[in-house]
Amino acid sequence: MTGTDAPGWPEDVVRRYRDAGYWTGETFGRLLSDRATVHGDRVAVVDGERRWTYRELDERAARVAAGLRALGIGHGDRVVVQLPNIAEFYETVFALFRIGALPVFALPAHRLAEIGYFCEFTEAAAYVVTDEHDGFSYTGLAEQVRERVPGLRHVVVVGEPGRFTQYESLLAHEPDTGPGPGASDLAFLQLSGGSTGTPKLIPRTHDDYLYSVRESARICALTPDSVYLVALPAAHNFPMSSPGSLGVFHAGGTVVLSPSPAPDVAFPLIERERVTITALVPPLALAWLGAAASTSYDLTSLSVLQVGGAKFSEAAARRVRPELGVTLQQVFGMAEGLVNYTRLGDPEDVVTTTQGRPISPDDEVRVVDDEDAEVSPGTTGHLLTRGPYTIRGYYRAPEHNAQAFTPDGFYRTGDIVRRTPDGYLVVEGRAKDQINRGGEKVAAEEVENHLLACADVHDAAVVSMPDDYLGERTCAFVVPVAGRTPKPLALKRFLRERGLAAYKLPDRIQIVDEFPSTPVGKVSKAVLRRAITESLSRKES
Ligand code: J2J
Repeated sequence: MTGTDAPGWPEDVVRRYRDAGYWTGETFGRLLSDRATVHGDRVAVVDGERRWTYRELDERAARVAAGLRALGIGHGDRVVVQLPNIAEFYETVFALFRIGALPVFALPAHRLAEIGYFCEFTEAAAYVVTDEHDGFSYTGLAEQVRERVPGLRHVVVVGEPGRFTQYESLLAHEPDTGPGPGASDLAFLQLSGGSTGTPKLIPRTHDDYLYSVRESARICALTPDSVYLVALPAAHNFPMSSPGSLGVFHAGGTVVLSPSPAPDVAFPLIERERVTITALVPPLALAWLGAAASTSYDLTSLSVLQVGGAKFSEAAARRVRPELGVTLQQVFGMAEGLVNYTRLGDPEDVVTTTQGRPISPDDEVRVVDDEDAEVSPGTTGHLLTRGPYTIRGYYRAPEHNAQAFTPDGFYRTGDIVRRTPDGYLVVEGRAKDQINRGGEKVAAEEVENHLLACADVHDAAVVSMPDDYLGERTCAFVVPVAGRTPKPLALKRFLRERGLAAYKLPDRIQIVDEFPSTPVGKVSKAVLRRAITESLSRKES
C-alpha cells in the first residue's frame, strides 16, 4: 500500500471503500487520457491567448513525462512544483501523475525557508519553477535552494533556464508510453495549513483523491459545458479539488487560469470565457461584491460562487445572491481530506448560515469535548473525522501523527464546530495554534521558531488579531534578550532574510517584558490575544 512513509487505511477499510464503489482503481493519468479520447477537441485549459484541447494537454503531458523519465525521474520520486497560474502547471502535474512521481505542491509565495525545507525533507529529485513571476526571480531562489540542498538533482525552468534544465526541452520527447502508477499509490504531497514548527505534508492516493474529486464534480453539477475560473493559486487544495480544476477535467469542462484574483483581472476573463463557476476566499468575495456594483463587465454567465478557506460571515453571505446574481456555495474543506459543501438547491438560510455537510455518506464526523467524549447534539466541540478520502497520517511524521490522529484513525482537525440537526457544520472557532489570514494559514510555532533564531529575541508568541478585511492577522509578541531593544521593522527584515514567505511575516510585532502565563506555567496566548484585541478596539473608538 502506501508504506511506512505514509500510514494508509487498514485492509478491511480499504475493502469496504472499494466495495462501496468509492475507490475505483482509476488514476489521474488515465483520467486525462480517457477524457482526451472522449472530449479530444474540447478546450481543457485557457491561459491568456493559449487554449489547449484535451488532446493537446494529454499529449503534452505525455511528452513532458518522457522528458522527466529521461532525466531519471520515476515512480515514487518527489518533485517540488512551484508554478504560478499558468498552463504548464497542469502539464507538469499530469506528467508527474503519469509516471507515478509525486508533485509536492508549493505555493508561488514560498521562499527559501519553505522550498529548502520541502526539497530537503522529501529528498526531492527535482524542483520545477518559472523563471520569473510577479517581479520575483525563481531561478535566483533555485540557486539558493541548490546550495542548501545539494541532493536536489534537477531544477527545471519554464522560460529562461540560465544554467538549469529548460522545461521546453522536455516537450521534444516522444510521448511516454511507460507503465503508470497503481491507484492505491500516492499521487502527490499537499501542504497542510499546519500548526507545528515545521510544515507537514499530506500524502494523498489516486484512489482517495479521485473519489473526492468525482463526488465534488457531481455535487457542483459540473458538465462538459462548465467553465471554471482558477482565481486562487492553482496548487491550493480548494481550487484543485473542490471541485476545482481536477473536478472540471473529470467532467470534460474548461479550466480558465487567472493570473490574479483581483476583480480588474478576473472580471474581463469571466466575460470573455463565459465562466460559470469559481472559488474564492472570504476577503476576495468581499472585494468582488464591492467591485460588481459598478462593473461594466458582463458577469451573467457566472452561476456558482464558492467561498471557503476561512469563515464567511452571514452578513456577507446574504449579499451574494442579490448583488452578484449567483448561487453561493460555502465550502469548508481541508487538504487532509474532509470537504463540506452547502448543496446548490439548499434553502438560502442553510447556504448563508452553515459551512455545508460532508461529501460522503461514509465521512464519519465526531464533535467532542476536551476529553474526546461526544458532546450533546448541537453543542460546540472539536471536530474529528475519518473517511474514504481523509488521510490516516502525515508524510514521515510518526510522532506528530500520534497526536494529530486518534488511536482509531480519526483526524483531529483542530476546528471547533457545531452540527445542525440536518448534519450541516457551522465553524465556530479553532483550537489549533494557527492564524487563518483570510484563508492563508500561518502556523504560530513556525514563525516563533524563526523569531527565536534572532540573537535579540529571548521568547516569542504569535497570535491572531481581528481584522475587518482578512478576518484575522498575525501579531507577534516578543520578549527581548536582556539589554537588547530589537525594533519591529528590523525583526521583520530578519524574518524576510531567513526566506520566510511574505504572508507569514507578522502584521504587527509588540515588544513586551514578559508573557502572561496559564496556571500550569505555559504562555497564555488567550491573554495575549485579548490584550491585542482590546488595544486595537481602544484605538478604533
Ligand atoms: C471556516 N474555516 C474554514 C470555512 C476551511 C476546500 C475549501 C477550503 C480548503 C482549505 C480546502 C473553511 N470556514 N468555510 O482544502 O478543499 C479552515 C479550517 C480548516 C482549514 C483547512 C478545500 N474552510 N477552513 O482551506 O488545508 O480551519 O484547506 O481546517 O488550506 O481551513 O485549510 P486548508
